Amino acid sequence: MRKILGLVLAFFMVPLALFASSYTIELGIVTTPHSFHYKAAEKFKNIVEKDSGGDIKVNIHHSKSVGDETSILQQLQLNALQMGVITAGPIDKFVPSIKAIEFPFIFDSFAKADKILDGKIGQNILKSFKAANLVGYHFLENGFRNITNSKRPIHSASDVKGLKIRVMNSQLQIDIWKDIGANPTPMPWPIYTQLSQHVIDGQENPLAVIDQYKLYEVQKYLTLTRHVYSALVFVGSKGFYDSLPAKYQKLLFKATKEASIYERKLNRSKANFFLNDLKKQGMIIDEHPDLASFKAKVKPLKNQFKGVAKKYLDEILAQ
Ligand code: EAX
Repeated sequence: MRKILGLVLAFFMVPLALFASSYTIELGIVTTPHSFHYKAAEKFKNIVEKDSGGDIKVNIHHSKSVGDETSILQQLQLNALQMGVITAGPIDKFVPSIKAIEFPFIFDSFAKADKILDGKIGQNILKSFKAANLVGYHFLENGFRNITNSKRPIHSASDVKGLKIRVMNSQLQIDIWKDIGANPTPMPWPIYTQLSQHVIDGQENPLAVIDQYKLYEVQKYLTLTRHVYSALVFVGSKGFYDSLPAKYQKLLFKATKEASIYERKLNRSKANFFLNDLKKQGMIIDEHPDLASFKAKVKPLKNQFKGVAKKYLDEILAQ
């Protein structure tokens, strides 16, 4: 009897074993399934699971369920997580050279950003992730950042004076808003509650994020500063990457590239939609702020740059 039972079990186990994945990728993001960060992660998951014939499984952990972006990066370094879609801001603590593409007002179009991020400078920045025990697979897009606040209209830099502005966990972002005249407070995403309780007066993010997180409910004023082109990065654990066979290492680069190009297109196709929706939701929007006043305030920040970050920033500014 026991022999028959063993044979029956073996018969069913074999097919199940065929479906067991050899590798599992735990992927972390801080935003919700409505976000473009999530759409990119989902696209990546579909490509990897299909092209590996199910041999690689991807689990997406969204809405900060596995920690904020700094914590996700730390977990990636330990191979406790294997992938993340992370905003460039908080990465500068791990990969200092990325500050070069986070400098204010260096990109005035998506085309200029793509040229740098997908060109020599961007590729060299991604390669330098390895020194932090990470893998920089591909840049994708958060978008041009704009300032919102609940206190008053902002037209010129002087209007920012004294406002408590939440910034990402990045010394550069703190310095930018200090130089503009704000009182910058670094805080991990999301921040709706802190805005609703007036712990902070304002924040800065792309229109998609402002709209998707309904910040129009707690922020009256929006100014289209487009002061920083905010990249996202498909970041991986180097320990996990090194454990993969070459064919799957190639697949991760292929899948992150395709997912990044898909997400940039999706994000850009919705730009007008979000601006129109924010108008409909009643935000008071300054579409033509005095950008020269903001640029004058942040220009001296260049002198803080050293080493490779300075080299890349000089090259970008020379283009
Ligand atoms: O969408 O923390 C931030 O402000 C980042 O822009 C993040 O991607 C939220």
